[in-house]
Parts: sequence; C-alpha cells; structure tokens
Amino acid sequence: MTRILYSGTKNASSWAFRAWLALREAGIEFEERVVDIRKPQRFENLNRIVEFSPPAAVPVLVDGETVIFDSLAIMEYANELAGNKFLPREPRLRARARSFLAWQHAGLSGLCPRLSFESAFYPDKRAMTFDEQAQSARAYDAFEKQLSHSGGPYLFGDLSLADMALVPTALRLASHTPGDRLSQWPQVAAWNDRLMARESVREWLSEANGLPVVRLPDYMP
Ligand SMILES: N[C@@H](CCC(=O)N[C@@H](CS)C(=O)NCC(=O)O)C(=O)O
Repeated sequence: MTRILYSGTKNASSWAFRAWLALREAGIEFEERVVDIRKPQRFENLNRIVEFSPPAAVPVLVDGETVIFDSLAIMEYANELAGNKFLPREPRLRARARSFLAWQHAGLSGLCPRLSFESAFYPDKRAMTFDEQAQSARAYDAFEKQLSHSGGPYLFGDLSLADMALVPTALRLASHTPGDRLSQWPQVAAWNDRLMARESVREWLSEANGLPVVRLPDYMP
C-alpha cells in the first residue's frame, strides 16, 4: 500500500477525522498511523512529523512521493480520486458547498476553538455560553436553510465534502444542545442523525468513545 495517513488521537483531532472520513467515504485504501497528540507527548510526536510536513500537524497524507499536509487538501484529493462525486457538479452549487467547507476550515466564526472537539466526549458537559448559543443558532439556521434548499438528505443532496467537514461540529454542537432546543431545527436534527449513523462515522466514534477523555483546562468557566 502506498498511501499513509498520519492521523490523530480519535477523541482529540477533528482535522484528522475530516480527512480520514473523506478517504473512507471515497473508498480509498490507506494505512493509518495514529499520532498521539495528547500532551505532553504531543510535541515530541509532532516533531517527527515536521521532518516531512512543514506545519508539524496532523493529518498528513503521504501518497508515494507526495506529501499532502492539510485536511482540506486531503479531502479535495479524496474527492478527485473518487471522480469528484463529493462536490456538486453545478458551478454555483459547488462554490456554495466550498463556502461551507471554508467556513468550517476557518473555525466556523470562532465557535470551534471555544467549544473544542474534545469536549464532545466529556461525560459532564457545561452549558453553552450565551455567545456560543448565538453562534450555534447562526450555524444551525444556515444548515437548516441549506437542507431546505437542497431537499436533503445532505446539505447538497448527496453526501458532499461540506457534510464531512461538518461532522465534528455537528457532534460537538449536538452534544451541547438540549433536545428541545435542537428541535427548532428539525432538518438539522435529522441530518445529524443521518451523519452519525454512517458506517464511517460510527467506526471512528466507536474508537473515540473508548479512549480516556482529553481534558482541556479552559473548558469549564
Ligand atoms: N489546517 C490544518 C490544521 C491541523 C491541526 O491543527 N491539527 C492539530 C491536531 S487536530 C495539530 O496537529 N496541531 C499541532 C499543533 O498545533 O501543534 C488542517 O486542516 O489539517
């Protein structure tokens, strides 16, 4: 096998999750090497990555001689290998799907750094702050509108890179959103369930759920 994905600790690396998902959903064979990104071993482990990947971060896909060192680049590559089936064919829709991808890649208006991926696995969740609730409502409104526009079952009809990029976010938001609140966005709630039921997502999460939680010091107020 010539493709190696340097992935990350499964309950701590949302970026690796996205790249891994795109490769899996595209049916691409790869060898997975999980880099333990938990502290304190994180820095030593990532220092090994810098020998072949400038950002010293995961994910990295090494495909023969080629090193692809960003989750979005890996997702786009997976899509190309799969005959571009994970982006809409129509240029305006494709641009719109890429807008969701870019929004997520840029941290979803600051929401992701505040509500870390790790926190989705905490048994004791804190309530979202007023600001986090407002930001998450903004994201949910946008997803609901997009699902109405496409008619579902995914944001752009068929499963796309936009859905895959948003899986870790769907997880962290839903896990912090009481069911009665989430019911304000019925199509988002169904989309969440659909995403979480995918075999690829279940495979990653079954491993992630079996790991000791990764506590981040700034989670609790
Ligand atoms: N933009 C990069 C971000 C990758 C990233 O930040 N990965 C984290 C793990 S989830 C990491 O390895 N961070 C190393 C560090 O920040 O020192 C991508 O999309 O691949």
